Amino acid sequence: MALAAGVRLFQYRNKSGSRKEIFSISLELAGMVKRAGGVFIVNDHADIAKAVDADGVHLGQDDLPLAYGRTILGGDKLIGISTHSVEQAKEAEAAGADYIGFGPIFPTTSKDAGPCQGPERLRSLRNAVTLPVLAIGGIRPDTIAETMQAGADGVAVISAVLSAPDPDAVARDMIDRIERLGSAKIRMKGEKR
Ligand code: 3NM
Repeated sequence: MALAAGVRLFQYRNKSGSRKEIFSISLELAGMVKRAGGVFIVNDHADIAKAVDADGVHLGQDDLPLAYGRTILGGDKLIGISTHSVEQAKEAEAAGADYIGFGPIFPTTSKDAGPCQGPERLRSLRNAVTLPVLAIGGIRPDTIAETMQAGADGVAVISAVLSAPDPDAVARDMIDRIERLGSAKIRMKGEKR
């Protein structure tokens, strides 16, 4: 539904499944997303990202260090890093990340992600790094404009889309709101459009 709505960047995040399950779902999603011209990223598991030929892996502060992810995946794949401060963002940039996640911008119940950063910290971070910044945490139709205006290159969303009765309509609405702001859409290496 999200692909049909126009979403083109997907991360598969499964914190409780077995690695076998994460592998087989990632394999299916990688094919589906890539056939549609999108970008598919596996959360946490660089080896699974490699095995399913995903476009990249997303790593948290407590995951495998970026350099080891690079050894597994090679230079052509994306490595994204979750960050919660300017220092972490600069460190990720210096270590060769392709993009960073920054959050939580607003309150979220999807993860115990620490104190809210708010749009102001996002703005400071935006000015401190040149990498693409994807804002995360409490991003919904009514918070997307101030997030993009604070300098995000894109947004990562869980509950606003996944718990909506009509996920495709919400996803379309959020894409429309970004487009109405006239923001340049983020392009990740590997994205075909
Ligand atoms: N990471 P929702 S916040 C997975 O701040 C995740 O790094 C965060 O979910 C971070 O869109 C978060 O439902 C949860 O608020 C985002």
